[in-house]
Amino acid sequence: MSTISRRETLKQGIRLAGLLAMADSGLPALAQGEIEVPFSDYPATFTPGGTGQPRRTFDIRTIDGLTVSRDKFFVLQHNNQPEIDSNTYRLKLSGMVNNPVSLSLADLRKMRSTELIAGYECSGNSPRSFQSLSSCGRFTGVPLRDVLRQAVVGPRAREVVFLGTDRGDADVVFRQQTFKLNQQFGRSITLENALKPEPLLAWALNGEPLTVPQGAPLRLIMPGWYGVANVKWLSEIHLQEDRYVGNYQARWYRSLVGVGGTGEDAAPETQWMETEITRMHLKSTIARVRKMGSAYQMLGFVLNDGTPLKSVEVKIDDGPWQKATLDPANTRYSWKLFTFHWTGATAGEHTLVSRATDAEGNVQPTADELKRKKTFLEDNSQFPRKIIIS
Ligand SMILES: Nc1nc2c(c(=O)[nH]1)N[C@H]1C(S)=C(S)[C@@H](COP(=O)(O)O)O[C@H]1N2
Ligand SMILES: [Mo]
Repeated sequence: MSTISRRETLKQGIRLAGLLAMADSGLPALAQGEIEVPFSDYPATFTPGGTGQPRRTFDIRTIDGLTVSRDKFFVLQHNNQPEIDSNTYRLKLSGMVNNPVSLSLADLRKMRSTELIAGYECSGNSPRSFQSLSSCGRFTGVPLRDVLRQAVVGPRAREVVFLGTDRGDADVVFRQQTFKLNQQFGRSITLENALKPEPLLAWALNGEPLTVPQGAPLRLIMPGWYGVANVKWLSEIHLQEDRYVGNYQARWYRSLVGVGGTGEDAAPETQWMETEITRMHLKSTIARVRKMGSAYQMLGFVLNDGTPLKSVEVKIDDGPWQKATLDPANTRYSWKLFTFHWTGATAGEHTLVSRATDAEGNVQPTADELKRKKTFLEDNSQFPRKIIIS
């Protein structure tokens, strides 16, 4: 059964027994006879949130369909959330373009628009935050490449830089010098990636205009990439020949991993790979467990770069890996929902974990297998969860 029809079932459940709605915990209403099974490793008072700039986490136990509603979708950024007047808004195309256009929202809306379901996570999302920096939504906008065509990209351009309206103070270090600068948020992709059919300049989420925190009036959506690529409050697209090495491209967002040798950091054979944060690494996680009669139903999701999946499996305690069922409503760039039906559970504490494998043979690593990564971004490790059955 798809989660969409499942949601309908849930709605009927609410109508029949409104009291079952768990308003206090914020968890979605349960179908009649369904019981939420709490994770015993999940603090009862966990209020996902964070310090610093306003952010909103998404409690993945509350997934109720393929898309997360606009008012629940996670929100994160480094600086302010600028309010932009959509009537005077202009998207500037600059640099190596033969037709340096400046487009209003009306100009963009006149072009051929398209819709795309994209799931993404912040590259800092991990078990520490119970994977709450992830969501999936249906975005509406124009293909980036159509806008680039209008601007007529010059023959030498190779890099496409996206600048947000938001600004922040940053220490920019050059050798022994530290410059205190106020900078725009910026990210880049290669022209080759920009000309693919998927990247979208989006103004709507689930059919409604983006809210200010979501990057209104216009943002980039890079399907299959980590959240940081999805530049919000987009003000300018700049084409250049050289690599862009801005703070959020080359320094704040990167992975440092030791490869080869004996596994020791200091071994002379160890190679240090320092890479940019681009496409999402294959991850699955169990989001919640519900009891129905004597059976337990797990629901989880997979995020990746859009490579087709070979399998999602679930392991209970030291048992074998068993195939989970992927939801037929999943799309290439959505998060991929899966369920696992567990019968014959015994009393006591149990450890549940999921693992995804894609068609190219990538297998989701264990936390142990990621040990040689020094930096915490791109933590796609398997996430063991605990429940107690009484
Ligand atoms: N302009 C701008 N865009 C930005 C950011 C930012 O700080 N400024 N943060 C990025 C990061 S780190 C993430 S994870 C995503 C979060 O997108 P969301 O708020 O829609 O969930 O926005 C990205 N886009
Ligand atoms: Mo992020």
